[in-house]
Amino acid sequence: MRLDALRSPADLRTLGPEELRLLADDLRRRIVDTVGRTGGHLGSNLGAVELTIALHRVFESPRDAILWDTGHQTYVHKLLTGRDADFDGLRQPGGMSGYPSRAESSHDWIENSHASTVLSYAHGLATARAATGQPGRVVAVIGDGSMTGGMAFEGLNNLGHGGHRVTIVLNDNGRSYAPTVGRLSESLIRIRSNPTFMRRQRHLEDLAERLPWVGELVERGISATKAALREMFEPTAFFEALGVHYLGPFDGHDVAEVEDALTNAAEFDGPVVVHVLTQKGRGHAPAEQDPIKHMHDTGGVKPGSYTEAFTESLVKAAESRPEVVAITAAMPDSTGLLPFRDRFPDRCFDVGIAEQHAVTAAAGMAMGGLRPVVALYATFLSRAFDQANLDVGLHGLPVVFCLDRAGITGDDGASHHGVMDMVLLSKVPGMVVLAPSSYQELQQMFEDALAIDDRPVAIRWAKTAAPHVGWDEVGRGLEARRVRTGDGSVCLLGAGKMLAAAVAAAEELAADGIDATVWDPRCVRPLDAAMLDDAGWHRVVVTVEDGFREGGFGAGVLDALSQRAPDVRVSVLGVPVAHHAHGPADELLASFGLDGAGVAASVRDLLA
Ligand SMILES: Cc1ncc(C[n+]2csc(CCOP(=O)(O)OP(=O)(O)O)c2C)c(N)n1
Repeated sequence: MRLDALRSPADLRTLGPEELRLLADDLRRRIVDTVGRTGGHLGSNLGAVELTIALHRVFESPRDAILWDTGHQTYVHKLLTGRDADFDGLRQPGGMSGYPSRAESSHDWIENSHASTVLSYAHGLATARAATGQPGRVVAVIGDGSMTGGMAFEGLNNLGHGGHRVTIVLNDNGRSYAPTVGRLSESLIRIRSNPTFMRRQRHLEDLAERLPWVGELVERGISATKAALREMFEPTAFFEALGVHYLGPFDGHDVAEVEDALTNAAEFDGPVVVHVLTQKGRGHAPAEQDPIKHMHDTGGVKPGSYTEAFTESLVKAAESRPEVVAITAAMPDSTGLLPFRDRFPDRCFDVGIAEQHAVTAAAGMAMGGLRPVVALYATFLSRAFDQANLDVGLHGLPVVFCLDRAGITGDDGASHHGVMDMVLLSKVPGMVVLAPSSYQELQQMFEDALAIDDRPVAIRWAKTAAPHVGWDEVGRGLEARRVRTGDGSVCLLGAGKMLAAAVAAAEELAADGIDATVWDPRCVRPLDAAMLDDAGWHRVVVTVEDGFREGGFGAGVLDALSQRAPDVRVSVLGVPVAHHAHGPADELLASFGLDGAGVAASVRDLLA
């Protein structure tokens, strides 16, 4: 049976080894072809083909809940659960999500994409099933990268304590985006690379299989010899010490081997880890060979992008300031840190997928006299809000947060839009929040941020290409910059990338005889008094931002003007507070009225 003949995961159980091999080939071809057109996470999915087949042969989804951590590796799961026909629309407007989606299928339990959550969901679901007597097993699939996140350790600890029957599949390919870092992953690597262990392990298992009392022994952790062997390797001891039984490692590209392991594990009365070794990009030479370019949807750093402006500024600052260090949460490539790491390997810290730890570690570094630059995607900073507020903010520590992918990000959907950073960070007392509108502006802001040594600064920018401007069109410090002087009727304030929409609106309005003033606020927090005074002289003030319209930049302007100039009409334009699906960023922004035409239309409505 080939992929197009497959009607449900149950059909998989009728297939023999050769048919399974052909099916795996079909799946890989389908994924390579589609992702070539749509973009997406290629390597992770190619590495999970056999594992996903085995999972669906052993477990009866959706009665047995298969939960995927992060969810970026679920293309095979989608294809095996009746979504082959829709797969062409992967990540396309109105089409299939790049992550599990409850609206798409009853086989998808979690709407995710932020890592390291699955063990907590699994504990919760298993607790509920035990409490209510519902049938069905709970299976949690988590990568070695996602295992580095604090929540994963919290979940594991609680699973061991709770003792519910949960099968945890540790999908270990040795990589996160970059190679996974951390003590546990080093131990996992030692296991992967120790042929003696692997050989003995296999031998013992062969032996065990031939013995009649094997089932019972498997349940108890098999033989003393094997247990002793395992003690040499920390992961076993690590999991077992937490009360979670460990089985493995197994070849994650051998369907039969993984099936056996999963079947054995499912019999175990308590939480059990099945450690499978897989290869990212498996079966597609370019993805196997180029670890960064083909393995993830990172896209690399585009020439002329805001990210590139940051990279340049960081390297330049680091040359003259030895105290400048950079921290990444497992994303050195897509946050633009690779050139810095190449130049200053001892000053670049990859802490794993651990944003909370990254921020508090930055606080510690700043206390010790370093100048840490924390490079994160805006969406992932939400995780570390408490740490930014108290561990950094309360101490007035000079940590520079560099937030990439701020605003509407596009193809990755609800969990990836950076729409909360201005809302959250503007509530941290003392925090400076900057939003550059051009390549050069970002460079200036980075320099200015390093000059502030008594409080944290955040600089947030969009994924897009950055406008390039002359140095005469760049502001300074925390000052706003007037871009256009109008006749006093309308004042437009466009934060960061949205300055372009404000300028476009002003040009459109000029054709109607409405002469608008435009400001580039630059500093979202604190707001520049000169800008507020000038805005207050206008009849109508319109703010434009690509974050949530409630509680962000515009809300701050509205509040300030309500005190300074109570008669002025203020309209706040921003992203409606909702979980917005994926789609091209500019189309989504236009649909919220956040392009030149939309802003101009709002102004006309206000003046009418
Ligand atoms: C909280 C959080 N930070 C960063 C990311 C970005 N991210 C997506 S996938 C990934 C790597 C995941 O590695 P792993 O769990 O080993 O899965 P693999 O892709 O190797 O199968 C990262 C860092 C994320 N999804 N969530």
